[in-house]
Parts: sequence; C-alpha cells; structure tokens
Amino acid sequence: MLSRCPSWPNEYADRYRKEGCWQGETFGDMLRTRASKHGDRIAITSGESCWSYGELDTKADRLAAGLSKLGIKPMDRVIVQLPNISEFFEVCFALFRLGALPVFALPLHRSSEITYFSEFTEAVAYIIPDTYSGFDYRELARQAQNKVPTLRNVIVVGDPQEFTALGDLHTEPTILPEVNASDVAFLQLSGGSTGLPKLIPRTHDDYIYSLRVSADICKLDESSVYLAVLPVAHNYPLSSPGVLGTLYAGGRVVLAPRSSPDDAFPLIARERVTITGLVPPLALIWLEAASSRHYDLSSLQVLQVGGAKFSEEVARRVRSTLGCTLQQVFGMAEGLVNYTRLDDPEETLVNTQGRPMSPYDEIRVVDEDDQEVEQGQTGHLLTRGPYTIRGYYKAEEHNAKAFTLDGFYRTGDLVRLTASGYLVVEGRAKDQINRGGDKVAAEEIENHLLAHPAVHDVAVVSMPDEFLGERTCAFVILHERPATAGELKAFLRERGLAAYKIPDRVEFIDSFPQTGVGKVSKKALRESIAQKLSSVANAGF
Ligand code: J2J
Repeated sequence: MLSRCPSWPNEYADRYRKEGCWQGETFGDMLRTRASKHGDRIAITSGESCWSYGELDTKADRLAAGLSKLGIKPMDRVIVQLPNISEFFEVCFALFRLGALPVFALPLHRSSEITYFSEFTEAVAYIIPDTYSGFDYRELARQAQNKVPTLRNVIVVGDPQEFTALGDLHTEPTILPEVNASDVAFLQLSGGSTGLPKLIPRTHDDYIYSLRVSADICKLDESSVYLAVLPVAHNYPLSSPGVLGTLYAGGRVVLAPRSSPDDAFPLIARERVTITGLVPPLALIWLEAASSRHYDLSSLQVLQVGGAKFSEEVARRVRSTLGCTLQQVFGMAEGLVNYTRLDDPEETLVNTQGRPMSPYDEIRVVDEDDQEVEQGQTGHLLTRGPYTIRGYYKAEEHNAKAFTLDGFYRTGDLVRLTASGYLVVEGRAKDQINRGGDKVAAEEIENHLLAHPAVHDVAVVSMPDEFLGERTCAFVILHERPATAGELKAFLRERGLAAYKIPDRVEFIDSFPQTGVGKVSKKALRESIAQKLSSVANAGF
C-alpha cells in the first residue's frame, strides 16, 4: 500500500465490488489475458514497427525482471516521460507488473516540473527518450539527478550516454511479488489550480473499470484502430478510451509522432484508423485541412473532442467535413468522464459535453453554499464514484478543501444539467487557464514570477483567444526597477518551466482592481484584458 493516499471507505469499496465495477483485475493480468487471447494480433503500430499482444506481453515480463534486478521495488515511484513511442507501453506494463508506480510526466515538462515530481514522490528512477522534438532529455535528467538524491537510475530509450539503456535491461522473466488490484497503479498529474501540481493516485481496479466502460460506450472491439495523436501520458488519450481502452478491447493502437494533418491524415488512410481523440484547437486545424488534403479518411467513424470547451459552430462541421460521428468528452484525471453517446441526436452531440459514463457516478450541481441548484441552473460540479479519487497523494490540507466531507470531488467546473441529464460546461471557478486543453495553474506561474527581483506583485488570468479558447495573461506590478515582458518570459524559461506555461502576454499595471473584501479581482482583470483585445481587434478592421 502506498501511504498518504486517501481511498474509498469500505462501504463504497464493497459496493463497487458487489456491483461488478471493480473486478480484481490488475494491468498485468489485463495484458496477459489479451496476449493469450489475441497473441499474434497487432497491439501497437509505430512507424514501420508493429508489436503483437504476445510480443508486448513478453517485453513487459523481461523488462519487469530487468527493472527488478536494478533494485526497483513494488510501490517505488518512477517518473515516466516518454512521447508517443511503443516503448511507453512496455515501460508501463513492466512497472505495473512489478507493482512500481509510474508518475506520468508530459513530454513538454522541463526541469521545474521534473525536479518537483521527483522530489515530491521521492522517485527512484526516471525514464526518458534520448532526444525528442529537438530536445535532449538526458540534459534534463542530469539537472534532476543533481537536485534529487533519491533519483538513482536514469533509463533512456535510445542512446543512453552515461545512463542505462532501456534495451539493455531486458532479462529472463522472474517471479515477481503479487500485485493487488486495489492498490495504486500509478500517479497521474492534476491540471492543477494551486502553487504546486497535485498527484492523483489511480488504482488498477478503478482505472480498469473506467477503461471497460469507456471502451463499451465507444463501441470498441478487436476491429477498432485508435490513433493516438495527443501525448499518451495524458489521462484523456490514455484512458477515454484512449490507448489503454483500445488494448482492453483487443484493438490496435497506432501512434502518431506528431498531431498535424500532414502527419495524421496519411496514417489514418494507411492504417484504416476508426477512432481518435483531439483537443478543440487541433480539431479546428484538422477540419480546415480536410478540404484541401486528399487522403482517404473514410475509415474514421468517431472523432472525439475534449479537454476544453468545443464551440458549437465548429462542432457542427465535424460530420459534414469528416463524415464521422463527433463525440464530446468532458473528463478529468481525477476521475469522472462524460461522453456524448454515439447514437445521440446531432443537437446533443454539438451542444453538450456528454453525460457521466457510469451509472454509479454521482453528480451534484451546487451553489456557493453547497446547496443543489435547480435543474437547468449553472452551478459548481461535484462528483463521487467508482473511478473518482477520494483525495490527492500527500496533500491532506488541500484535500480538505478539494473534497466535501462525504467524499465528493470539487471539480472547479461550472456546469448546467439539461433535462435529459447531459452536462454543459459553462465556465470555471478554479484559478486555472485552459489553454486549448493544456492546463495552467495561475498560482504556479505567479509564484515563479514573484521570484523575479523586479516583480512586486502579479496576477495571472485567462484572456480570450479565437484559436486556443484561452491564453495566459500576467498582470505585473513592478518595483522601482524596470523590466520588460521579454525579460520576464526569459526568466521563466530559465527556471525550467514548460513552454505552454509561459504567459502569452504581460501587462504592466500600477495597482490591482479589488473585490469588495479587498482581494485582487481577477474577474476585473479578465474583463479589462478582454476589452483591450477586442478594441484592438476592432480597430484593425
Ligand atoms: C470543457 N472543459 C473541459 C470539455 C475537460 C477525458 C477528457 C478530458 C480530460 C482532461 C480527461 C472538457 N469541455 N469537453 O482527463 O479523461 C476541463 C475541465 C476539467 C479539466 C480536466 C479525460 N474536458 N475540460 O482534460 O485533468 O475544466 O483532463 O475539470 O487535463 O479540463 O483536465 P484534465
């Protein structure tokens, strides 16, 4: 058992087992069963290479043995920062079999994030590609190892330099300690709204349940081909139904190295892809490209769009342009995932963000005092259920605020429930910027900016953006000493912050507008930048 991970009270755990949600299956079992059933079928296609279920199973066993020999033990934390490559899967399943816990970092994370995850989880190993997208991850590993003494092993896919090559770890499978389905399987990252990102403990039982239901709703079977366009470590392409849901159903995962239409469309045509998942800005790019490119996209049955609000106007173009069904997905790494169903009427598909996937998901839409609002009114979304966590890892103080006493997770989303039980996302109460699906916690960026000697105070807010939906604007009050926007952005980059977290715009200001109780009014700041942008846009035409 991993300590400091809140879990479901016994009465709920018993219920979820009795109702058949949690079936006691581990990820190790899941792959073993698929390998014995579909041994020779292709599980993963990446470029010219294809791995069958049997091969993946064997690789996972051999790697698990190698990792164990290296001294990695059950419940040890291992930072996994891999892009969309086949090795992601052998690493995950090897760690799952070993009972060690992947901590899923995104390829765009840099030293600030990686050092923090390593320190906070006391990780013993870090698994990276040699280089990817022009960036050398071994340099990142050196920085992290310098700062975090627990980080004993760096394992590299490709040229390891002074580190260990993943390929050299494979060894004869050994008998490994038993893994419990009710144990934590990995730590997922929260989109976050606080100074430091929170870590989400997901169990084999709860996550596999979410895969089973997702695969069922998306009608996945052995003939399904899922194209992974978004980074697979993110919860959405990982599990909704994503790559793991596809493997659950015995289908085939095709890994896209990049997300552009020029990379993805030929893959769809060649591999006869049936389903893929995008964020709204990418969906827009694909729709615009579809008319000018002449690839055969006729195999595509479902285009999922989620991670941020998809505009109705663009949503309407999906069927007419791509000839497939749109599925809106409103989910969160903490658990709850809502889907529109494939046979929903077009109006539901384009106007709502779906409904909870499980009949055991409990939803409450409440006002500021936690009282339920009338159906159809906008309120805060709270949720509890068989795959929604009861608390973050090592975050007791935050958990007391982020969860109600009776275990509902406060999503921070403002939603409205339709008469037929579908959710419409109307906004957000959490202090976060949703940059086209990439989540930026305002406080995290504010803390970094406050470390700059010229900065007296700062407030980071969202500003409207036609393409990404939102971008980030930092309002800064300077000390006497001057500084430019460029200087502040460079400062954040030097601190090793992921590029998508660097503010898109910096506005210098003398004082902040205040709320009635004397707090900084972020609402007034959002309005002021939105107004400024719209007057600039109007002046241009
Ligand atoms: C509006 N906001 C949305 C949507 C997520 C499936 C799909 C997405 C995620 C994800 C995920 C939205 N419309 N369709 O994990 O399994 C915003 C909400 C939500 C937050 C969660 C999955 N879909 N959002 O995006 O943990 O604010 O997960 O609370 O990254 O994204 O972000 P994240």
